[in-house]
Amino acid sequence: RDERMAWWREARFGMFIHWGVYAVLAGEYDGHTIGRASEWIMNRGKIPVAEYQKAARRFNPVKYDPDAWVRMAKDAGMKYIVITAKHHDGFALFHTKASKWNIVDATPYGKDLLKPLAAACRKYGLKLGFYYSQAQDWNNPGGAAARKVTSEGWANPDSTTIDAYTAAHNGHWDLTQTTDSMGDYIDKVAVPQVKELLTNYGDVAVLWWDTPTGMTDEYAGKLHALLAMQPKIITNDRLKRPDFPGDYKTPEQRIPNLSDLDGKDWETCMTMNGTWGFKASDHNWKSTKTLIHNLVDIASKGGNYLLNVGPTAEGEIPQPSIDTLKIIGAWMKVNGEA
Ligand code: JFZ
Repeated sequence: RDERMAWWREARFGMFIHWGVYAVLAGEYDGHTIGRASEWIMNRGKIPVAEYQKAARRFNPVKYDPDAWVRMAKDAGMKYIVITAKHHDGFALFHTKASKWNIVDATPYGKDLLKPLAAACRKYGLKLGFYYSQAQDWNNPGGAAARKVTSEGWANPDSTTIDAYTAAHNGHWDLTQTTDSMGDYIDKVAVPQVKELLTNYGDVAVLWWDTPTGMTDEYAGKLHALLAMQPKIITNDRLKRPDFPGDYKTPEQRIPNLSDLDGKDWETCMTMNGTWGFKASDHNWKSTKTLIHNLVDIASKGGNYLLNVGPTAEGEIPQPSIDTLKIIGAWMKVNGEA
């Protein structure tokens, strides 16, 4: 395990990319700005599956330049990239045979977005990891949706803030989502898609699971077993708690105090403004000074910093993020150990 973790322990700094159909809506639905993180807009806005899927017809990232993205990360001093291969909306940024709800079959763009990113990472020597929402999936039948803890034991430790409407509807707001069981979803969608991700993109450095809503030991075991396809892969701690601790912990949007650290490896992921996915109305950017301060604080405590960008539906990283990464890069040239 120490051998597998070696590159990650030295990396210190990585780029998180939240990208998907939610970037088309950019935080707006039906004339309203929907609160909080834009990648949750389908859930928070109670957008019916059929309605949300129409937005994919406007997902056409013709300005996508993975070579430039990877250079941007590298110039900022980042050593790895983790991208949302599939977020909670179930949309795959890659070509998958397990569901039509993917970039090739559901959008005018029609090309796998992860293949050229993997190639660019190889070219510039950055590691590539995939975020995969293994449990929550609001489009593919049987996928989970966040729900509150109930007497039956449905626990969702990551998303306790889900609203009363969704909780009252057993985590769902649109009946078309429940035509399969979660077991069916795991077998028909999650397992085949993770297999594809671990087969078709060369070396995969990280599998970044998220929000284990409704996960059982059986489901988690099926997914965990697939990791053998990439012997050097490492994973975070969000597959299913507490039985699948993974290789490192993931405090979110916060930096632990020294006294809270227990010797385990950890990575803080953080947004540059107030949302992971692109949101047109969010101009609340953290200052470069704050971000550099965070990086130093995290590195000095032995952690990694996974700093997020949320590209637009056209395929552009927002200019404030580009500007900030440039300044961080200049600082790193002087102060980072390359
Ligand atoms: C999850 C996602 O729901 C969110 O959209 C984003 O992808 C983020 C990186 O991960 O949100 C979480 C997960 C965990 C916590 C909070 C939000 N947590 O542990 O406090």
